[in-house]
Amino acid sequence: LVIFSDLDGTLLDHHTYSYQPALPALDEIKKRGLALVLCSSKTRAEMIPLHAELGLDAPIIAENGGGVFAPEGNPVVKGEHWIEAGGGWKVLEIGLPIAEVRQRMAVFKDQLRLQGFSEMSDHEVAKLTGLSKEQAAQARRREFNEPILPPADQAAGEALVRAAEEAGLQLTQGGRFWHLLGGGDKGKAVRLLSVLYAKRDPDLVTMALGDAPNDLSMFQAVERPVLVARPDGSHAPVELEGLTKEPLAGPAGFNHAVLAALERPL
Ligand code: 2M8
Ligand code: MG
Ligand code: MG
Repeated sequence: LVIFSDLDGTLLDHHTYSYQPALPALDEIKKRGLALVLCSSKTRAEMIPLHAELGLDAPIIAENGGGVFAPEGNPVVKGEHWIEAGGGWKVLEIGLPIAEVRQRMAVFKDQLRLQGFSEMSDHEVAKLTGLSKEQAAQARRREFNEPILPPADQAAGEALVRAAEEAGLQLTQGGRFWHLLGGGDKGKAVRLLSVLYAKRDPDLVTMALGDAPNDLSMFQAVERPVLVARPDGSHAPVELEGLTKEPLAGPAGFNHAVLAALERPL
């Protein structure tokens, strides 16, 4: 079993960013030697410290699938597509570099009054998200994907969808922000890693946990998709055949769904 998990609103609490309620499941994953692949809108600057804190050795999917990072020496790292990323990590770049994404955005940004992380200070991002100023600085260190404030109404949203399409950019929605990126999504990155894992274990079963519309492509890429509840107990508008709607929210939902999956034979 390989488990792909979103962070914000899934393994991490939407408000406090704590994974504490998921500790029993995290212990069980470690005990069984299963791979847990973090798959998030977050940057590598945010994810690598968490990866270390959780004692993981699996690759990570950063910035909505813009890039897959893996520790050097991890068995998935093979071939010339993996390039040096520094700090003992390799990267497989799926999306366009953030400079190109921002250049394409520049064409429609002012007209649509978009506000992205590049125009915000660390302080503003911290205020909007509840992250500390240091964490907000890490969140602003983008390499592939630009988070923007959600459009004010449906018409503005539709205009943004059209503009992104014309610019050849993908648009996806996270828990708080919308995200623009140049190619790639969580699903593409999950499929890619699943193929690499399946080379070593053809009977591999894949599971994914998420909380938001930007998790749909990841859900479509696995055998066991789980949508955890939002803090108010409702579920994000995500529909897919075979999707389990976990009644508990965030990390408590992660804990419950993973432990339940491990109890059943694979
Ligand atoms: C952004 O991502 C979340 C994920 O769902 C969102 O869109 O609400 C990202 O920019 C990430 O880097 C940041 O840590 C997070 C903070 O809430 O917001
Ligand atoms: Mg999320
Ligand atoms: Mg996310």
